[in-house]
Amino acid sequence: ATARHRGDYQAPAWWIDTVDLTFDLDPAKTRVLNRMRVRRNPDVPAQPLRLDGDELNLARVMVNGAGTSFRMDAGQLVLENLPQDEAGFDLEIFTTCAPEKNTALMGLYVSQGTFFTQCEAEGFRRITYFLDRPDVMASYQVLLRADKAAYPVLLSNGNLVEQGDLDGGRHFAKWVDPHKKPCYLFALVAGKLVARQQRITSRTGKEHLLEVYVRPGDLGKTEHAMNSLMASVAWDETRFGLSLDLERFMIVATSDFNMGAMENKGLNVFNTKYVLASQATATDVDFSNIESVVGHEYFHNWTGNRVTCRDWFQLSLKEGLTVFRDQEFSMDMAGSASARAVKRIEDVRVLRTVQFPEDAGPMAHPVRPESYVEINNFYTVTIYEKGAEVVRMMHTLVGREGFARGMKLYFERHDGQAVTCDDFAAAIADANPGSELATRLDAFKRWYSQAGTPCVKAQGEYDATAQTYTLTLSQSCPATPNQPSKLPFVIPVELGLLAQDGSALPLQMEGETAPGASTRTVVLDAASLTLRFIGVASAPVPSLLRSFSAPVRLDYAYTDAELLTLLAHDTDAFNRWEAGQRLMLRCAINAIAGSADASSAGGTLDAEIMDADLLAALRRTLRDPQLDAAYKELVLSLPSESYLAEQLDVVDPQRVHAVREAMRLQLATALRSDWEAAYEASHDTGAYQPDAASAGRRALAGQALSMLCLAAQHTGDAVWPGKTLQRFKDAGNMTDRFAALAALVTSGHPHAAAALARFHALFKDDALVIDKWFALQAGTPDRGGHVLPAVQALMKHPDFQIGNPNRARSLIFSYCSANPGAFHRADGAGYRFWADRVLALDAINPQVAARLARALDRWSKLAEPWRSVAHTAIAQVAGHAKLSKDVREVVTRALE
Ligand code: BAL
Ligand code: ZN
Repeated sequence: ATARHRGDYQAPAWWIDTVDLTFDLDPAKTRVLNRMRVRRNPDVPAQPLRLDGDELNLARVMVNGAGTSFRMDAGQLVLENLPQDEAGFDLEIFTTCAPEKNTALMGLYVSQGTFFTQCEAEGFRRITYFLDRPDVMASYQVLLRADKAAYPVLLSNGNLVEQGDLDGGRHFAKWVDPHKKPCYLFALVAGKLVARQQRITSRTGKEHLLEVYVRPGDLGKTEHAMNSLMASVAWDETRFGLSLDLERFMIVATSDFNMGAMENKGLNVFNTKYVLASQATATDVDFSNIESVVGHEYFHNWTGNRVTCRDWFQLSLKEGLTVFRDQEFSMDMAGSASARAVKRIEDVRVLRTVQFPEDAGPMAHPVRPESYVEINNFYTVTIYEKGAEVVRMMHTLVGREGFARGMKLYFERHDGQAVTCDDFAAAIADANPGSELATRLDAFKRWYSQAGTPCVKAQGEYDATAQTYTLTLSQSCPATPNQPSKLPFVIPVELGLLAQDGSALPLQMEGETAPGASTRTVVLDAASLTLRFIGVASAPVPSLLRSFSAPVRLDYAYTDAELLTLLAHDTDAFNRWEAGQRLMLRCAINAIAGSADASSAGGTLDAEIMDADLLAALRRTLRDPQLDAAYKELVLSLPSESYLAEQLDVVDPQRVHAVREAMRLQLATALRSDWEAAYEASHDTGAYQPDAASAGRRALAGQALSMLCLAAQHTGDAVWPGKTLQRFKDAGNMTDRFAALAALVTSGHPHAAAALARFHALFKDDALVIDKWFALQAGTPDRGGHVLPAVQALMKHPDFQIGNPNRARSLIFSYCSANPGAFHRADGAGYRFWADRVLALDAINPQVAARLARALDRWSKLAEPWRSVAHTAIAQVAGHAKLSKDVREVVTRALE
């Protein structure tokens, strides 16, 4: 498979202005008649028309109503000697495809008797021959015909203009999309569905129909999705002045979906996981994810659909920006400053535990990649989450109002166009002349072109005589594939200084006449920057990179005392949390490097890893009546095994696991009475509401139960496991029920088996809950290697279906990608399991297989024997004769 390069972009030689599609839907053989109006692009030299196609049976090609000659070349349908005039010509292509055989879930497929499509990035070519690239935007009309009894609901993009019955029990629906769109935003759905409907009037006074389509029986679980959609519509109007541009906006849920959801124009297709919720079946995290994903897809209507990407190298143009928008939406919905901080911490935790490793591994790529073999491999945390951080830094540099001005200019300039990341950055900068962004735009854009996580090193020097504090910030960035050296990034660093007693110091820099606010943002845009603060009465504690103002690693040699001061007093909630994380991380790393005995076979380690001062500080946090429960839960959560591993040059995954487990136990036993108090104070949240404050209390209660069960395992106490089992049985909502179940399972309590069986029996008909059941067992802390045999047994469970992505993720990914202590077995059995599953999945669904293939990205950091065994497993996959280009690209890069 050959790589595509960003620099090779050429405008299309032909335009497709209109598309008239007729589908005769049949699972075994669907007929697709595609009538297009095509014309030459006069701006580029004449070339043959090359249409993309994949897995299609071609029956007929006609130009202006007459048969024509064509040839096939590398899967493309090539037409020569076409009319070159401005008016263009009619091109008619008739193909068939077999949706029921489509297990890759790209293009047109069948899920539980319903037809769905997924076209991003390059799935439309599996429906018909087309110029399958996002810069070709056309007007679509779609005629759907199908058996009426089997497929009573027929949907496509835009407005329903006609429907009626046909002979032979069939019926039809005709849809016209009033907006031009790239083909990746095309969608159709046909099946037995029911809809929750809601009419709304937007700020412009226009009426809209919102609909959420699900299978009959699921209608009772659509209220939250509909509420989230209404909130999204209102938020985009208020925050960005962007209104819904459609009479009708539909969401349809399917159980078989590769991604979370898809923003097809007016017809979003969603994974059921991000639509269906009831208090009995969905956790608070599910409720919050639904709000965020519904928002994300809705916000794409402007950032992605009205203005789309010129080519797939620009993917972050729409994804980074839309993630930024959904993060802001969630924060605004959460309400309080503390709830906003909680959301920020959660987002940063994802970035640091998933994106930082990606940026340091074989798949590292810039936010705007230079090349790819398979674009599906580039729907990554770098494109999405780091891309969102890049947008957030622009927001920081121009301010909230300035950013809104920039967005307005972006739409004034580019509405209806397919553009680039450069166009976006230019609009934000041009709307803010003289801003910190505009004055260094070219350097700022290195965030788009350079991969790798920069490191900001900070050094402080206090001069007691002069009462000055000199802070030097310097930056570096490790080499990444094909990028051995980097130019300086533009890094906004929000900072403040605390006095030793923890009070915030007003900041006054040399040359300033009076002290100012106690927090400010400086811009590090060179190799180093020196700042001198004056009027500093005693040696301060610097609070750096507040709110995580840039996606960098911060290296500052804090003393434990300084970190304890920040943990107790910092006014910046993010850095307060971060101080606790740094203290825990430091203890963990010392223990990992130290000589305390830990069996490499996954045994336990009895050492006291956290010192008394840290435990006392954590106890104070847990007991602090001023702090929100959600925030306490985050402060009291240990850094993950993957995050710990990333801090090490060479990783013994069993030692990391043993140390972290020992820390968990220490936290559980040393703070036992505090956990009891926390549980008592937070476990009753009254009538279920998924709001941030009550969700926070449930999260803390769940954490407390988990700790109390762990402590009980150690002491032999039967009271808390008994209470936990009772809570599991009595719970009025899934959050409490699942937290209790997880507490029993993760502590390895004998009650766990019966509770798991009861849970399965209660929810056997609810696929999303059964996914949780699989995921919990596959993700539980390993005790003497018990998890892999359990996973292997679960693979044989009648509910396990490898072809369903949610189910595959719930069992296989939960083990391989989210349970390092169980996966990284010294005997290599985890890796062999991984290799076999990658190959099995690749034959079914390459996109899902390639995701799983990423589980061993960081193999070269592993200590022996893991390193060699992992290498062998990757080589085994790479050596397989029939690999998709998706998996081939991942394993090839891993071995380079
Ligand atoms: N565009 C793919 C799914 C999403 O990011 O919304
Ligand atoms: Zn998106």
